[in-house]
Amino acid sequence: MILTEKEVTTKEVKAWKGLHLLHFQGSSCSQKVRLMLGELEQKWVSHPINLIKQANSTPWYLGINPRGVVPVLVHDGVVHVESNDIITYLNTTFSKPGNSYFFDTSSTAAAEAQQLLDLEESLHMDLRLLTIEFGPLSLKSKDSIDAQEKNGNFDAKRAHEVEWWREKAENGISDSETCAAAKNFSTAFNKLDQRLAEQPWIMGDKISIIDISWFPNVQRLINMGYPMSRHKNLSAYYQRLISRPSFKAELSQPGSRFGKLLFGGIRFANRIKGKSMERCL
Ligand SMILES: N[C@@H](CCC(=O)N[C@@H](CS)C(=O)NCC(=O)O)C(=O)O
Repeated sequence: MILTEKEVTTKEVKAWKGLHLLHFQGSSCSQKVRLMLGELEQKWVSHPINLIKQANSTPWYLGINPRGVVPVLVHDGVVHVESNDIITYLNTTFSKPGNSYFFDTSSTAAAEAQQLLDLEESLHMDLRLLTIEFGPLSLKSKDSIDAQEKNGNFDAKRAHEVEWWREKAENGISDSETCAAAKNFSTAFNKLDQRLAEQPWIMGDKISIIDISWFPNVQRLINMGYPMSRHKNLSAYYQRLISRPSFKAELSQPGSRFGKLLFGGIRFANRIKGKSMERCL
């Protein structure tokens, strides 16, 4: 999705040439785009946006993406948002003939693939909620929510995000919400697992953007102690993905290695406390 001229008030980005990614190492949506750029062997300029320091709520950043979330891709001065749209755009723009990461758009599989991208997108809040409960993400402070709301121009999507964070800061996360989120992933993973019983990649014989879109979810859930052994085909598929050069490169970044250690420590602590997703399934 391309933002309009009016939405982008931080004018300097319009002069940026080539591919620029505004992203955060620990963000699942940013990871999709880094993986896609790696698969396509594209060079890109990195602009880290530290979500821990709320760098996504500064007037400068909100002038690039008024939604206040990462990732943002700036390609030759044009601002693209929404990770699934960005990877679709990158594939259309940069994949070589015969090496497309998309399914055959003329086939009936196209609608099915779009549904799988939509399903992935629809689980984003569940992923966020589980990362607060089983990972290193924290609820936001009042000051940080106020900055997210007040800085920059009004944006309906950001207002929705602010409402979500405020509600959670006030009421906390209930056990039933946590279990519903874990169950939603379990249902989606069963669906992927069934497809992978017949074929090596979600859409068939070739890796596609659908695999790239789903990967950060599978990885995050594994990191948070989700019992992935319930989905044998998905587990084997995960191993196939992480043995690809672009995935290896992404996972060997210092930030990714640190993230793995951090999740490992939290998983261990949760095990001692008897806190698990398994009880919900
Ligand atoms: N649908 C959006 C979701 C973007 C999103 O929520 N990004 C998260 C990181 S994965 C974020 O920037 N969160 C910052 C915050 O909530 O303050 C996409 O796929 O790009």
